[in-house]
Amino acid sequence: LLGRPKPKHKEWDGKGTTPYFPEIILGRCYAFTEIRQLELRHKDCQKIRKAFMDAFISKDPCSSTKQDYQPLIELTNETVPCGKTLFWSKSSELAHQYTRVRQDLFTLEDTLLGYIADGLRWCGDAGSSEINYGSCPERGDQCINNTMSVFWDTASKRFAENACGAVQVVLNGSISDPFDKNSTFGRVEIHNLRSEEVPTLQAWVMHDIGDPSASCSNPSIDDLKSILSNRNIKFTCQENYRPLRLLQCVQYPEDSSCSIQ
Ligand code: C8R
Repeated sequence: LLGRPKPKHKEWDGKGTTPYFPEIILGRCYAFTEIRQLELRHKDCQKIRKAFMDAFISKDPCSSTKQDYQPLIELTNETVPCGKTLFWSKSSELAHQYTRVRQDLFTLEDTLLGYIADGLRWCGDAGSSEINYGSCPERGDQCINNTMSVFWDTASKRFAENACGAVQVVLNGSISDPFDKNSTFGRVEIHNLRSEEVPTLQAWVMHDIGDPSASCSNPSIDDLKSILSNRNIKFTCQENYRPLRLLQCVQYPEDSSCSIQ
């Protein structure tokens, strides 16, 4: 073993860091703060990029911690108005299509921190100060605390902690468990809502067009209901909430569920 050159980067099962990661972070930060949300113009995007890089550079990508992301979390603080927080689980596309139209509502990706990281991959290496563009670890690598999952857990926790007023969640009614205890929503977000601040959680359970099954009666929804009742948060459930259904109907205008009944 002595004398054999160490491989430059470990080979992981997942795809590597998104090309131009540092440039994308910086560009998205400026796009968000200088164009989309001018109230955040005072944010220092160079500092934000550095805090993001420092969270994972020269570190083992399987031993990422919440503390690694703390400086980034603090630099990107932002308030969402009460009653305007939208969560989602296995329904990313529909939820984000909705907030595009309903500009007063916010998913995590409609805030600076979620916006800069959405859809990207990133990791480093304990033995080098380089970004690993070759591969990054995933859960399949026996790597639960990887750079990306710890980031989303940390960001989601802060997002939920800061919510106030009634909150909404878009759930996918076309999968066997619309509420999944192991998802970020089920594992992190509902447990970090502050019951003094959040009186109600409204679930919108959405089916794919053409899927007739019923969902507010799904057993997994009972789990959600009981977690919330233990936390003193009122729960309501609505199937195929009309405004969201109408967005789905853009693709299937001829479906019977899309015409006025
Ligand atoms: N949230 C979690 N994960 C996020 C995310 C986000 O905002 N944005 C992205 N791109 N991701 P899922 P879930 C990535 O299983 O687990 C917050 C991460 O790689 O459909 O319930 C958000 O506030 C992550 O592994 O949903 C939302 O309310 C998958 O997408 C929940 O958590 C998670 O996709 C959604 O997380």
